[in-house]
Amino acid sequence: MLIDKIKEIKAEIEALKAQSAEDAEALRIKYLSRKGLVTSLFDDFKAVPAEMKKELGQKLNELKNLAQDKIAELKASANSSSQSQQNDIDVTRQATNVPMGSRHPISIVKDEIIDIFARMGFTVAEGPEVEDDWHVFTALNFPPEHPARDMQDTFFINTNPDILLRTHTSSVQVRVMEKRQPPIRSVFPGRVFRNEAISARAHCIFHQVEGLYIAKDVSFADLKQALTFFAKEMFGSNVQVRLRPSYFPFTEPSAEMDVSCTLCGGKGCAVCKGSGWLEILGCGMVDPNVLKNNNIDPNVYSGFAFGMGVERIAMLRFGVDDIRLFFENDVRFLRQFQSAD
Ligand code: 2NL
Repeated sequence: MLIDKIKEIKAEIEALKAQSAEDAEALRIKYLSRKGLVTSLFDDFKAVPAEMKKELGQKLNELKNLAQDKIAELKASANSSSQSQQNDIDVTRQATNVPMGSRHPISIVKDEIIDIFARMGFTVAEGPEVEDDWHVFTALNFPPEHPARDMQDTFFINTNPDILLRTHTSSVQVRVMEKRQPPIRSVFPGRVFRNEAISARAHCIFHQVEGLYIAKDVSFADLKQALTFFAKEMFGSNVQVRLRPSYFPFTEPSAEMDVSCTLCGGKGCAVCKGSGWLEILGCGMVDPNVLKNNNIDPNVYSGFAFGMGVERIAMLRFGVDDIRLFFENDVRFLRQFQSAD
């Protein structure tokens, strides 16, 4: 009898249990799918005599609703119990310390140099490390027999005398000048390469920041003003500066800038070798030949240029006495540096 089947299945459904959402789904298929136990009772219902249809129809619908509610409830509680397993993670527990990295002292000082010149309106440009003879030497007024062109001093690629690793970032300045006319006011940071024996004071790879300002009526006074501002921003407003005459193929006149010794204040010590002064950069007025080589009219424009080694500035700033430390990347060394920002 249909009424007995309904009672029997109702009891079964009331007692159902499910461990997981998958179990609950299997029960839904067993009872409520197209061929499920509850669904198939509706086929039996068709044979019920008319006078019993009302009562049995009601009971059958109640059974179907009961099955749907029960199985939905089993699914919900299976899902929430798997969530509660995730909740067993103790979110209040102290996290393990992830050691923070620190910025490399060369990056810190390089960015400080760029920042000081940015405040005077200088932009930043970069260029290739593998260069040709024109951009590194010829355009910059190096005579054909200049020693820097020698295999002893410069790294050449595949013995091709035209392809080499740049020995200064002035090559980037040449690339900027060949693309645009003045005014040009930029700094040029980057790695440079020289075939030198490695020692406490020299390395075959180091970092440079060069600078170039070309416009109408740029004078040596402008050079002195800009580089004095730089030196005082980098080493403190108390430092004294001086310019000494020097020589570079690409500038005329040329000079080197010294600051009063940052260690002894100018009295004389081991770092400044008793002189009271430390050299920080080379500079000069751009040689008219360099302007001409780059299609800039020296009768209309003039400019100053400068170049400094980032390692040298960093050694003076941080009191590091061996340039090799910057390249060894021993974390005990690197951890000691903190940038200002
Ligand atoms: C130094 C000296 C210097 C320059 C670099 C330069 C670049 C152009 C034209 C003229 Cl495109 N000059 N650069 C000028 C003077 C000195 O560097 O001791 N560097 C570490």
